[in-house]
Amino acid sequence: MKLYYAQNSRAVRIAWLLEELGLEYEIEKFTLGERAMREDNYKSIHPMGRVPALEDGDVTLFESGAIVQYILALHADGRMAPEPGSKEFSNYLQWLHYCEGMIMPPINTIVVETILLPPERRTELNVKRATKLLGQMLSAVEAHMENRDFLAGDFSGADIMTGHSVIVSRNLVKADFSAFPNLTRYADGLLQRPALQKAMSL
Ligand SMILES: N[C@@H](CCC(=O)N[C@@H](CS)C(=O)NCC(=O)O)C(=O)O
Repeated sequence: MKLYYAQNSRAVRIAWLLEELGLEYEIEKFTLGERAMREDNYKSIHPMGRVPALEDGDVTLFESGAIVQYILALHADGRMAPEPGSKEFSNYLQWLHYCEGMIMPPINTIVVETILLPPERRTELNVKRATKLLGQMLSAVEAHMENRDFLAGDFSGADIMTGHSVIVSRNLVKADFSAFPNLTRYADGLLQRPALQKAMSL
């Protein structure tokens, strides 16, 4: 397998998963925003020139949640994903998809409005709205994490996805975690995992 990766991006999720599973992989590294990501060469792998992308033989995927599901279905021997029909399966699907569906959209807005746009094009109201929305999205994860170590039973692909977005909420966009003791404990625990530490520093 070959992973197209950049530090401080969603590609960390895939490297984290591959490291947790102990799978061998090749890696092509970019710096976020660099020109090579927009060139035709790479656009033949990821049409929008983004990361992550994964190649596995003649298969190419370019959506992080789909890549996590693909690797777990084909290369994990049943690890890190509850069986369909098991008690935690619905939680697994819920939190695997909640990340890109609900948490990342307000994070994207905050990043665009506070980092990517030049100051004269930023709109404070957009940041205010997105910050409020992000807090609401995280509240649902906080409630779910009461008396739990992980989102769906044992550590799973759901933690790779939504766990990563919880960490990004706190560490990159500085969401207010003062009312989120469960998420604070959860994020701190995930950051202790050697596989995540390695994935963040490739
Ligand atoms: N929904 C996609 C989002 C991919 C995405 O937007 N990646 C960002 C990094 S986190 C990117 O490559 N941005 C670079 C750019 O837009 O130039 C996924 O989860 O894979």
